[in-house]
Amino acid sequence: MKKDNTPQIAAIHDLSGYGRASLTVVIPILSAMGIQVCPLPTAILSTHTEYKNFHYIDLTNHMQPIINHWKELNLTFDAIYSGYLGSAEQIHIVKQFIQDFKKEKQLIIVDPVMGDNGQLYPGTTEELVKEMKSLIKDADIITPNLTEAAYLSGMNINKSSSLEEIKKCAKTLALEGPNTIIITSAPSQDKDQTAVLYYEKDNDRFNIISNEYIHASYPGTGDAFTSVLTGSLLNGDKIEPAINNATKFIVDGIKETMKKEHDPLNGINQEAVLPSLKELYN
Ligand code: PXL
Repeated sequence: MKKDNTPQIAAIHDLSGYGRASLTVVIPILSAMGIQVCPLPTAILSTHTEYKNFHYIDLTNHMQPIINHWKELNLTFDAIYSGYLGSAEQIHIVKQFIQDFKKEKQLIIVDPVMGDNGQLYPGTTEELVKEMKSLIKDADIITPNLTEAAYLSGMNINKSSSLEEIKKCAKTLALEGPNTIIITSAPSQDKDQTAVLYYEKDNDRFNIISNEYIHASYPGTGDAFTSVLTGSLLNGDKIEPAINNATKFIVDGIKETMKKEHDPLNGINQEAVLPSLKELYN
């Protein structure tokens, strides 16, 4: 199939209708950054799972037929990016998808969405954690928060852990396969700062990027972080500027959100800050 030079990314996430998470965050961000998003939806939800009584339409049985059609069309992707996955079975399908669509100079990003603040999300089972541990082996980059890093490594790290312990955790995860481990929400000595710690296995290098901490938390910010990061890398940025772009998008988005009365479960006001992403590469 003929391709123009717009980078193409397969985005394996759910579609949550309300609440600014998953594909409703991934698509506009990457699109604003000049990337064609090809969603492989895992589920349709009325809202993300933090709203009560959400309606959930499982698409597990439709994933393979979608993949089969993509294979018939000989589609290729410059990147494969997975996020929230609803079951161990879906993770298995994603692993196979990565094997089938593997090619040279491709970026595989796995955001191992499983929990936050020391706890797994409702519906994230031990079996899912076990499969996720297997999926990260195939990734180039993973972006766990502190809770997810703890579950993936089996190490007991949390907000009170020392920097040395968190570094050890990142290195342990890199030994499993991925070259770049980006731990978001790493603790900082200064309570008005938050840190992103990353480790690159190919040059055995750690770095910590501290940023202003805003005492508020919104759903979907992890999806926004990894989407901006991915968009930056696909535009040729190195890891540090890509992390800075991602962090800035979220900090600016939270500030915009807090300017007006809002529903904190409805995520950040990304519409106010998306134009800034368009300007980055124009
Ligand atoms: O933002 C991560 C995410 C994605 N998809 C669904 C979620 C969540 C986090 O709660 O519930 C359905």
